[in-house]
Amino acid sequence: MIRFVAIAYLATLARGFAPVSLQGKGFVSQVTTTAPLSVTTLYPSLASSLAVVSSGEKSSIDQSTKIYGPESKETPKVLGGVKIGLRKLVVITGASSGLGLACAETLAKTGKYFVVMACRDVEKGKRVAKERGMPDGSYTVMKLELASLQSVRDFVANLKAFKSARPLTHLICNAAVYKPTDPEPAWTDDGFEMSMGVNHFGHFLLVNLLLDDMSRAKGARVCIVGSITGNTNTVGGGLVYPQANLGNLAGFEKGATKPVAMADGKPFFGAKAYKDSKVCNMMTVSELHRRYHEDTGIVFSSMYPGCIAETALFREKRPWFRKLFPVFMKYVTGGYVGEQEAGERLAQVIDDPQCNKSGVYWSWNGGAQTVGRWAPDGKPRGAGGSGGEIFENQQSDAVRDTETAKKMWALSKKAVGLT
Ligand code: NDP
Ligand code: PMR
Repeated sequence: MIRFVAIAYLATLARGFAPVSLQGKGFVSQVTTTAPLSVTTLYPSLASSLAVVSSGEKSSIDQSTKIYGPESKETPKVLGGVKIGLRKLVVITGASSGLGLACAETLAKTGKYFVVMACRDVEKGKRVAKERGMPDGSYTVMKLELASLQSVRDFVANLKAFKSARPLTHLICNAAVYKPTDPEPAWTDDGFEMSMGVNHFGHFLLVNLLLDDMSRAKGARVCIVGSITGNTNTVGGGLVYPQANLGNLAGFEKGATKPVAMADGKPFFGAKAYKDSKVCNMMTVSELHRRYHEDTGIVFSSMYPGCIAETALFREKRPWFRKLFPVFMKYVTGGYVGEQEAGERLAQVIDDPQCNKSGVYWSWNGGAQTVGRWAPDGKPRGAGGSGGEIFENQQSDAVRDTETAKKMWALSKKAVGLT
């Protein structure tokens, strides 16, 4: 109760006492189920893979196991000079930091995946992968600058050359930027406002260019990371100003390029642009599911990992905010999750048989676990709540609005040159 009053009070302050109307079916459980719980486990198959690695047996990564698929008739191959055996092939964008890096580490250390870390800064990607102890031969780093459609096309061509005839089995669209303090918009190479350009348009083109290839793989999955802050049926997204709102997509109709910064065609507002881009991410998943799941068998999903309050996403926020935000999320809202656990959550969406359902927006009940029970090195990770149970979350009415999603899809295709 005290927590609820505190949240309501702070939210009122944050949005300048303006009235708020919550859409959808009430608050999602990140708000309502924050009471301390017992430490929960990751789902068993991923947990056991990590447990093997945590014993220090690097050799437990069996490069010849037919993990890539009993489905695949191909023989184990050396790709780009790397022996990847029959492991599944996963591309993770923005794998050089935060959620993407933690997920890359988790999947690589299971020994079941070969990870293509798609990074704007290749040297950084290589450095952090080494620092995290990702086993040699479990990953490669490739250049992907999402602020350039040409770079996206180049990445797809390089990936195809690297993996030759092998289909890509898994794609995680994770990279993002958040520009809440810029008074003026920054622009991508193609003239999109930076956060919409990187978070949505770059990924939109990437996933569309890879669909055909992925449809040849059995058990293929695509996950585009969403967020609670794009959903107005939550405290984080509904009470905290500004709210995500694509309006009638007047900005997209005008081509979404300079000088048009916002999806709704209104003046630039950095914090809102990020939230709008997350709505586009989640709508893209719904449209991918609606258009392609049945024909291709690809499982499309989105997810909210929890509030990973210490990542570089908040690099432009003031120092005091970066200090207090994790404390607020841990002890007031209970929505906090550490990077490692968030990475394991994203890995779960990719690997867990339970997540083999298309069109779902996954979330976790409860806070973060106190002890990283499935951490590869077996050491406790950070502090926080206490474990989370995966569930199919309900997006806001606005995110589930099919007519707007269809329009967003058509205008995005045009904007990235696919029509
Ligand atoms: P980080 O800033 O730690 O990671 C973002 C990643 O995206 C980095 O690897 C970054 O590269 C990369 N990136 C940024 N711009 C580009 C670009 N132009 N081209 C290619 N890659 C780029 O943030 P998080 O880990 O927090 O965010 C990851 C995802 O999680 C995002 O989709 C975010 O929306 C989502 N999310 C985050 C939450 C949170 O609380 N942090 C909550 C809900 C969702 P580099 O390392 O070079 O900076
Ligand atoms: Mg928010 C249960 C409440 C809750 C949750 C789960 C989040 C998540 N936030 C909540 C509540 C509040 N936030 C309240 C009550 C306030 C007012 C004090 C508040 C404020 C706030 C700010 C200023 N929150 C923020 C910001 C940011 O700059 C972050 C943001 O919007 O980035 C886009 C953010 C976030 N809150 C979250 C999450 C997950 C974020 C970060 C990132 C994201 O959605 O990707």
